[in-house]
Amino acid sequence: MKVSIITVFAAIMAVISCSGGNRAQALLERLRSASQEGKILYGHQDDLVYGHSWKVEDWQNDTLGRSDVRDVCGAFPAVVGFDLGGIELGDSCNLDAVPFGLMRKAVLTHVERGGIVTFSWHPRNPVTGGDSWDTSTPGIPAAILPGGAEHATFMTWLERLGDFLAGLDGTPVVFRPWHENLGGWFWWGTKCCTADEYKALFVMTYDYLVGERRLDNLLWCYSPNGDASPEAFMGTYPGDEYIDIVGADMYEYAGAPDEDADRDNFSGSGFKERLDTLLAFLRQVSDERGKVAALTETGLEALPNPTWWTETLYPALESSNVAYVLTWRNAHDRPSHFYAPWAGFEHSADFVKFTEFEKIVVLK
Ligand code: BMA
Repeated sequence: MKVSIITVFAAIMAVISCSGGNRAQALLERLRSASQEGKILYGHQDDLVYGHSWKVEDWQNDTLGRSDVRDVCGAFPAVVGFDLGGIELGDSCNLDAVPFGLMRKAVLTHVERGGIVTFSWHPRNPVTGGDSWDTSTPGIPAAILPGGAEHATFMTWLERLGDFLAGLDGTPVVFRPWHENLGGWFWWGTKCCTADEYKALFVMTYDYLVGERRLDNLLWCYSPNGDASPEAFMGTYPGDEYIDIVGADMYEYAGAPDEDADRDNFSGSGFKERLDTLLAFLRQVSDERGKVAALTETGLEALPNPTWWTETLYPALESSNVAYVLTWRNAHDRPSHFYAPWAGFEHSADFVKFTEFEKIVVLK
């Protein structure tokens, strides 16, 4: 009897150790079930706080009923993403001018409606004070890891991040810090950071938020840019004990207004093949390690391809095991910076068809 109680206790502890606790565990099981049932939750960044040519103004009095996705297909996305860039300095708004008070309200509202929330974080460069894209500081992690000159300052950044996450009153969310690290465009990427330094940064973030702050509402997601080699992808993997969701970000650039081909050395073609390769790899890694897979960011800016959703994205997703897919934001102040359709957009019908596939989940 004694032995079996200990065994049961050990098993429970093993199960909760990766997800940071019971609250997060329920969310993890929901995502796992979605994947096992062949469902894919559709997500959109910043969906409830602004869209193409509109934004929430008087947020304290707004019920957050507007959404470009809902305007087009009649339902909110199942997943909404928000970005915490700016929280580290105690700013009142994030890097895209979303008030953190509004963000908190949108998180609680979306979860109350049955949705799921994921957070990314574009923090400033802690050495220069520049933005996330300031890569002028090779070796930066050494400065912020224990013993580094900026360690104490950086811990105050984590403290402010922890305060915001703690202020969600235990609402379970997906947290995916230090994303797209296998490109050279962020200060935590390959230009400034070795694989060991990256892992140390990730683990320090985890240890602070989970170990010290005792935040048990976070699912931890690792999401490099998806064009990296399998070796590179696993080379910065923080470790099974820190990760619940294995994901990746991958965009199509063909015909996009801001064609960003240089960024990751892709000419803009071959997206379907790239995505198929990535999703097969994510299936393998997630199966082997017992993790949930996700396509954490994707999209084609301004959607110049009228059948992108049904003929490019869906065929790749259909045979994958990803629990969710998130397309990036519809900026209200940059007319061609959008990744989901909006009321009046000429190619909206294809997106509606996409949301009507049996496998695709929106908040009906
Ligand atoms: C990028 C662009 C930027 C934005 C950043 C963080 O992909 O959308 O305009 O500031 O993400 O949200």
